[in-house]
Amino acid sequence: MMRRVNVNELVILSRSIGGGAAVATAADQRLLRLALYGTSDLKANSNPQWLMSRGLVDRFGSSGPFVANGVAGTRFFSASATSLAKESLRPKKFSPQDVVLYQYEACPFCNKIKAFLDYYKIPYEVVEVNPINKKEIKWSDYKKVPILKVDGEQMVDSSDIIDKLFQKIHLDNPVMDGDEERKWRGWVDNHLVHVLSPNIYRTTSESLESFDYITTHGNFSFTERIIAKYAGAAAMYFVSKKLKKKHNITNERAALYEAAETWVDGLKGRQFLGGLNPNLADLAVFGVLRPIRHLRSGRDMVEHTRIGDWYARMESAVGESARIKTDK
Ligand SMILES: N[C@@H](CCC(=O)N[C@@H](CS)C(=O)NCC(=O)O)C(=O)O
Repeated sequence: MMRRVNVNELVILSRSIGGGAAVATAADQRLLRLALYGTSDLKANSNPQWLMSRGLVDRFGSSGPFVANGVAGTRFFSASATSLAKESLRPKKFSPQDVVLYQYEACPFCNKIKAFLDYYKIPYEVVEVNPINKKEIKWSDYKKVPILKVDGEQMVDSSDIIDKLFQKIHLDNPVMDGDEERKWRGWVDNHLVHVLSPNIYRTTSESLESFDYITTHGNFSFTERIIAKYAGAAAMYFVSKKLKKKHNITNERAALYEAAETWVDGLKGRQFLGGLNPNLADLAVFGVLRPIRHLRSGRDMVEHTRIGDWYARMESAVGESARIKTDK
């Protein structure tokens, strides 16, 4: 369930941005978070956020224009121990009844979880957390998202959550990721996610494009939608410049293309990093890229790098979303 944006807060937001001041105060950051359904947390030891609405994934995610490409000529490697074989996609022993993801729609860490749950066909509900008061997760001592509740058990931290779920699914063979897979999962959390915000809010028009999707698919009245779109786009345009600096990115598109090429090089000709089937690193990269795929930055990335074939294979392998659409 998405919260309604308070128009007054957005007006304040747009004023604070209108002055052209860099986002510096805690109040500014909180307002930006509000506008964006995600955080633009610039504090040390925190992760910058980029923002995307559920609508993008709904609209393009698993039913996008891709058709899985043929892989003729691809050099096949045998699947690694953690390659997620098709037969395990509907876990028989692990069939939780009640899976709830507390998230920000745009949070890349949350999107990793969704890619995993979608791939394994584990039905889940989503609770959109209010980034300002976080009232939906008041019950928890953990103050970040994602939080996953599995039949009442709380799980936190995206990588830990995925490890735990993986072990539950593969009870018979709970071999965790090898060095290569672990390395790439770390690369996603420590590098790839930081390249995204500067790209999707790179120019005012790209920022508007991002917010057009966000506000079109969010829970806004007509007036709120207009205000949120322009205030949010302006806000994130400025925030993204700050994030760019923080992560020493000089040319954001070059950084995105480089990341995509680095990933394709890492595949070493395999269909997936996991070999014939995706592994946890494939799912992590796919999860964080999925919401941007049909934005200008994602289109550019596919056009200017070799990542498109792998992405199409992932889209086909992950399939339809397992999300249950309710107002929980
Ligand atoms: N290492 C954590 C990072 C989670 C994280 O930083 N989440 C952000 C949202 S994407 C968050 O909740 N930040 C704190 C806040 O919004 O107050 C994970 O992988 O789950």
